[in-house]
Amino acid sequence: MNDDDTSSAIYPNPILPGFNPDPSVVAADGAYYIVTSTFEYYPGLPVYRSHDFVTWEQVGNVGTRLGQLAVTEVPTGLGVWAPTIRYRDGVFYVIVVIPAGRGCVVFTATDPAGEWSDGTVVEGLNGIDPDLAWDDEGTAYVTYSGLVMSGDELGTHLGIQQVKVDLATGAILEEPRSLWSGSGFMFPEAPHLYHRGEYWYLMIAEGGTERGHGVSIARGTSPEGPFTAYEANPFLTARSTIRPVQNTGHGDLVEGPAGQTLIVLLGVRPGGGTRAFSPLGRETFVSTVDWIDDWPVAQPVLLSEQRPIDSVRFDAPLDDRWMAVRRTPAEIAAIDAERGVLTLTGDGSTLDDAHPVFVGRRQLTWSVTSQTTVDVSNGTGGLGVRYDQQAHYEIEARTDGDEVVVTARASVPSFSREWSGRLPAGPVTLHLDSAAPEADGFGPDMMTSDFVSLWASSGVPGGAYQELRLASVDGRYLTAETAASFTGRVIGLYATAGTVAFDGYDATGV
Ligand code: 6LW
Repeated sequence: MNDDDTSSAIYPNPILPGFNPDPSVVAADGAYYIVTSTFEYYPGLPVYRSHDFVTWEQVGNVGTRLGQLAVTEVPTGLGVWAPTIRYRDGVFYVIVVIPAGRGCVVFTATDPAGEWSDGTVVEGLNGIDPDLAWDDEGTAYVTYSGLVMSGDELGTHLGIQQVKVDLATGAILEEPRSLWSGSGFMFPEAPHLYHRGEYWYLMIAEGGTERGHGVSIARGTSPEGPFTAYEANPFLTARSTIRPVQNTGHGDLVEGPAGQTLIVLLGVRPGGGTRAFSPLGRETFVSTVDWIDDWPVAQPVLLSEQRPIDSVRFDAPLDDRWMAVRRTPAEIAAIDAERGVLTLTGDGSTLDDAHPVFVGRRQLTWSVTSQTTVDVSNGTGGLGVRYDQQAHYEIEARTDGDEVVVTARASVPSFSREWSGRLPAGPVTLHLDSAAPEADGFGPDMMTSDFVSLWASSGVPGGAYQELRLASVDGRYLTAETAASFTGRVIGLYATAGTVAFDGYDATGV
């Protein structure tokens, strides 16, 4: 199939833009549900719903309470990794491994919007990317990637493993068994087991979550194997192609609205002259699969981006899309509905710290203009874009006599730089915009993904309006390829000292 084919572009792609890696999908009750990974953020494991695969709405989160995930002290890079969502007999299940948190946990809910259960730990499962499947007798199989995450064997990869589990207690009922583990590419992971027709299929990702990523499959007549590999493996990969969506892998299959099999999977959109940097991190895409001789034939993952506007007024409780770092948004954010502002009270921590006073939302589009208007008469705070605590750019304000001091800051591993200027006292609007570089032929700017502009304004256009353009920072240091974590960009509001009032938050895709 050539890359110009548009058959899978019937769905907007990415279907879940921005920081939404490791998707898993299930169809139930006439709807589709997807969950994705969230690492150190609360709430964790967003639940997205669609009836047509075109419009997706976040209906809730699995991990809304601290104890469900236990990621309050999790190191950068760990926390809530890849989940699987399944449905059986009226109950939704999400199984996930939380390295440095609770380990392997199974959550249940009758309504995927929540509330979800406290979770049952599958004791002793040492691996990642658990899948959940049942045979006809109702035996529950957990199939997982045997990447050892703790103990003396840390980092050893045992291939794809499987155990029978008692879901009521979390007890593992047997010694882990090794299953087919791919074609020999690195990091066999993200296994999913499906019963389709006369076969059980074991689908996995292999090649690593970077450019070598791909999806491979094998089949057999029992959920325990043995499995016979498909000769066209990896049957879906973008490796070494010029396709706009790269790193495609970590997929999950579902029957789509038109009866066709769909594969929901992660991918990135690298930019720059050598297509090297992906500012939005790993996002969720969809493509179509045809079955030929009972083997899957996948279409390439096509890009058909939308440009959502994310505009929030603070006259109601924060919605499910707000996230905070290793703490819940409710712990730090207060809504003053009468004034229509959100207030954050700083505690001396900054975005360099493990527990910043920061609430944010996923950056949804590559090019974005974002802004908030702040009252800093009683505190210091601002607007920042965060990949993790080592990699973030921000613009903040504080009052100094009859002026407002505005500071832009870029922090990347080992380095930090600041720019400062002044505006008249009063409310200031802080701006953080991201855009691909202006064309400069073969100049140095062409190599990067984007520039992040940090600037401020006071007054209103036409009145005593003033702009303070402080910095335009190369965005490549906040990308999937350069950051220490598996996350994506989150743009948010923060305070470092005193109480700061934020009047709205707007992020417009351009
Ligand atoms: C995820 C695994 C992966 O569990 O990254 O390398 C992990 N690939 O499938 C975190 O997203």
